[in-house]
Amino acid sequence: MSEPEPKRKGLFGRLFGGKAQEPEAPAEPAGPQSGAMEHAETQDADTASRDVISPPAAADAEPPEHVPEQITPSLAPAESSQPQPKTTWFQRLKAGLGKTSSKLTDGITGLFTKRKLDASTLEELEDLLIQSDLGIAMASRITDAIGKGRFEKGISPDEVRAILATEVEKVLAPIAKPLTVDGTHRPHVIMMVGVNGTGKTTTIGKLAAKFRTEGKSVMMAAGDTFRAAAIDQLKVWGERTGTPVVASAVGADSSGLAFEALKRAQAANADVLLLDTAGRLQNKQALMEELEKMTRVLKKIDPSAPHDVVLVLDATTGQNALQQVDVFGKRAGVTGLVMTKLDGTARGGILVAIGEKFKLPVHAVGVGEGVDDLQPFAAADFARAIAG
Ligand SMILES: Nc1nc2c(ncn2[C@@H]2O[C@H](COP(=O)(O)OP(=O)(O)OP(=O)(O)O)[C@@H](O)[C@H]2O)c(=O)[nH]1
Ligand SMILES: [Mg+2]
Repeated sequence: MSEPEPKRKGLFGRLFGGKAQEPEAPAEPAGPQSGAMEHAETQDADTASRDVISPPAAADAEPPEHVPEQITPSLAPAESSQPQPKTTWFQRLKAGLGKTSSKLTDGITGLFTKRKLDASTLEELEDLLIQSDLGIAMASRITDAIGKGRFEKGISPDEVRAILATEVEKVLAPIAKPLTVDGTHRPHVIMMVGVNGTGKTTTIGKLAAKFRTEGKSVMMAAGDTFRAAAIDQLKVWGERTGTPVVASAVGADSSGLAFEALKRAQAANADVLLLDTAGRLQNKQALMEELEKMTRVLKKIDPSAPHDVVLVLDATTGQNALQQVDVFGKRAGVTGLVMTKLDGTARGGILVAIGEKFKLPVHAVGVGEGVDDLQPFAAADFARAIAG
């Protein structure tokens, strides 16, 4: 499997019934405005009447004259409305990675029980590691570590798993870096990017709650201007976390919205601005250009912005995630990663391959749909969960 699985009906789906279920990919617009009109036609009348503002001017020109709506929720404490999870996040991570780890554990047990270590066993192990998405470089590094000084001797499956965990941790530990906002930039602009349905908007909601808990002032910007449901989804997270949301009408230019949101966040002296973007496939040129334009427009106000460009990856995606990191990295200047859905039927091995190849910081992992289901990335736990 190399493409993301179809979206499951999550929290937002449950809240909004059928409306939240969007097609896998938005139609690629010929240009921002024409694409916007296409999407505008599909919005429901209810939403349209709530968000009526004029679309912003072309974002590369002068600052837009429109006045995006800003929803300022009552300053309710950022709290989870989710039922308390019965399992710890590590149990969920372990269950999510169960598919990868049981394949590895079973394979290792089959290969190393009552057998001497020889070239063909190591070759079979290497195949097993590659099939588990760990990548060729990583697979040969692990087999080298296991083979070293042990040829023609026995090695137990447990020892193999321990070496596997150590080698995976070695790659992941240096890149496990929390997303930090240190006050150097006001606001610290965090832009979320990624393909459709990976969990960008949900992760923004979770991050807003985290920063609010730390006592920071946070703003959100509904940069996914294509879909009414996307704007509403962010507003729901705004309500839940007590975070103001800057939003435009459906179909407005996303760069104009980004520009205006940064202006407002500056005026409000916010600590953090979380900028949502529409999901896009990395091979859609016009949509990738739109991301570049958003970045350029932000730089007109603050040349150092965006301060983080976080690529959100869906852990149920296999090899295609490597290409996502490559293309979004080049086009959108990705500075770090979040991997979501590690609580499902994850293919976590791919994160090891990505870590080995790109060495980008991994900030956090998503282990559920709730507001508290974002955890800092812990390399040792992840390695243990994978190695079984
Ligand atoms: N199980 C699980 N579900 C998640 C996680 N993160 C997000 N989801 C769900 O995944 C679905 C898509 O999440 P969104 O946040 O809408 O994804 P998105 O990247 O913003 O999607 P687009 O804007 O359509 O590109 C929703 O049903 C979320 O509840 C996670 O860590 N675990
Ligand atoms: Mg979204």
